[in-house]
Amino acid sequence: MKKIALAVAVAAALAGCDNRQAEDESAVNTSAETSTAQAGKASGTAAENGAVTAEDATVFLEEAQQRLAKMAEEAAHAAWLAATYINVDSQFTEALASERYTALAVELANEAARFDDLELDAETRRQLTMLKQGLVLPAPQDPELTAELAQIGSKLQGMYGAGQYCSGEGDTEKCYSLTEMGRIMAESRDPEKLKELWVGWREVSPPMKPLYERQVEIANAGAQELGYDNLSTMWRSKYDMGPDAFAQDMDAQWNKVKPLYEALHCHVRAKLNERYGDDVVPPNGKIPAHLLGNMWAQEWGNIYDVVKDQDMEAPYDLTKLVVESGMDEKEMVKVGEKFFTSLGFEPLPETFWERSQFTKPRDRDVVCHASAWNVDNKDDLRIKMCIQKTADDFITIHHELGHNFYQRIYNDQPFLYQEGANDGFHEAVGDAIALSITPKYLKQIGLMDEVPDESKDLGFLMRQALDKIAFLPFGLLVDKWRWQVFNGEVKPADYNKAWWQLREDYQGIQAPVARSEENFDPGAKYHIPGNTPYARYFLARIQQFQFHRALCDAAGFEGPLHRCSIYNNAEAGEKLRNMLAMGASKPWPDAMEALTGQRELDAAAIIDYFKPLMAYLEEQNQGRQCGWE
Ligand code: X8Z
Ligand code: ZN
Repeated sequence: MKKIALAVAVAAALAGCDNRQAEDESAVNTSAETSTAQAGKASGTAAENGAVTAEDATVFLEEAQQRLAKMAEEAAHAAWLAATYINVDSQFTEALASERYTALAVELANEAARFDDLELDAETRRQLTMLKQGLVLPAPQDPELTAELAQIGSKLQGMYGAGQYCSGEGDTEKCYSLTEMGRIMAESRDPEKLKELWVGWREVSPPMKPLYERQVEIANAGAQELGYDNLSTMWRSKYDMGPDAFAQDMDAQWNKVKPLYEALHCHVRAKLNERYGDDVVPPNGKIPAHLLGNMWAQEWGNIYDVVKDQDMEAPYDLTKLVVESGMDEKEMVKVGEKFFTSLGFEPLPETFWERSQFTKPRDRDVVCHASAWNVDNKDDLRIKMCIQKTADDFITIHHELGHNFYQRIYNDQPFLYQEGANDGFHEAVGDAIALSITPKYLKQIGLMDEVPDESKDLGFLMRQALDKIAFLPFGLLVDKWRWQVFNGEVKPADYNKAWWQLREDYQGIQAPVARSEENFDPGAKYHIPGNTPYARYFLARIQQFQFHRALCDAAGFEGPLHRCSIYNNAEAGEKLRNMLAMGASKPWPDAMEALTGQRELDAAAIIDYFKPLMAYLEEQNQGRQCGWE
């Protein structure tokens, strides 16, 4: 999450991942697109009447950014409190701050329309567009609805954060936090236990459904007031291209990586079938969602032990290395910071260490979902995690620090440009760095004694693919579901059905028990109650491999990409820092070009990275019937 934002629509949005990013990414619309977006606006603007000038626009933007920055800081403090201390008062305070922020952002977005028909330089036009697209959840210009929207957001976030699952009664009652359940989902191989927790956690979300429905209704009305057809169009209008072109680009990238996913799915299903038998894992159907090592079956790296061949020993077990090193949670973060400073980034400020939440407090409810914050639009940077000494969290630390170092390095940009080049960029930075966590790097920093020989590479790639490739369809479908919900294609009576339709079609997985509209399974995934857009994570999976390839080139690395680490490399560091410092000041293809020389998304980077694994999977899958109906 990052700085609170321009876009902070509701308190809940404030506490999401990289929130501000979520919110005010914007597009330089072509004039055709601008007029579509503005369809429905009253005709006869002030500009036509000759009432406003380009200078008015500049003055307006200057003032608007000052007001937003101030309000964003207030809202960020309140959101931090509500995320790290869930109670009725923090939620009240957060909702109020969020309401005020949304009201201001909506007021300014509407005011920006005054300049719609004025001829302006590209810079001013870009900022006005960004201003209009800032909010994740826009409210209509109605104080009661604005307040209601903010309160719903706060409540949903609190319900998710305070969620737990309890089983047994009286003395034998045992309550699990989501963090604890996540650990068991990763480590247990007992299908009954896994199923119990899978079902149990999903008790958190049915009460969210009426709130979510209402939230969609209000935010859709807000988007329409701003001239969009609905919130789906608004969310998809933030990528320097038209909303439909964006959806098509996502599908096009997915189609390129799909053969890799299908090959992995086929192999993993065969291994799970061997392990659990036909009764638990049908040899040809969809994979039951509780067996993949993750509460949402979104990343599968935790079942590496089930998937690997006897002769495919992992080069190392990162969880074990972290535990055996004796590092505590804060020291894990220090290791992450050191990677960034080795690339020439300034060390994190002292306040980062004082104000961050590294571990789960014992005495209160908090939102444990990892996030990175920029509270004052300057250098009050923080992460909020409930760190476990695991490989997953070691990687997530790098992910979150990627947000923080990005926020820090563009803090001289005008407020509206204090964003990622697009929201996928923000998610990709830390992940790209984490691709440099290779065995050689782990030896360099003393976490590992010997670098395994190259015969172990396949094991390393398999472990990576279980996280990176398995995630792709999930990354795509979460917002496919939301887009359909926002545009009315999916009605509340079909929320859960539509969710499972996508899960089955794209991921080839299925719920381990029957689901109905009594359930609201999307709500059991943080980003739905947290209102963090999700397409960004799909983009980031593609982009991070482009970044990694470009940084390895800059470092002069020769050899297979999975063996490259840019740790300590000044050239790669400079290249990365220069791109990040642009913030959102230019359309994202410019930033992409500055780093990679390419102006487009290019799935070839991720496909190349996994080429040796793909060859292995194809061989393994020979004679197997792959796919699912
Ligand atoms: O939410 C996150 C980050 C914070 S921005 C921890 N991620 C997505 C998720 O957990 O669902 C990172 C990967 C995808
Ligand atoms: Zn993130």
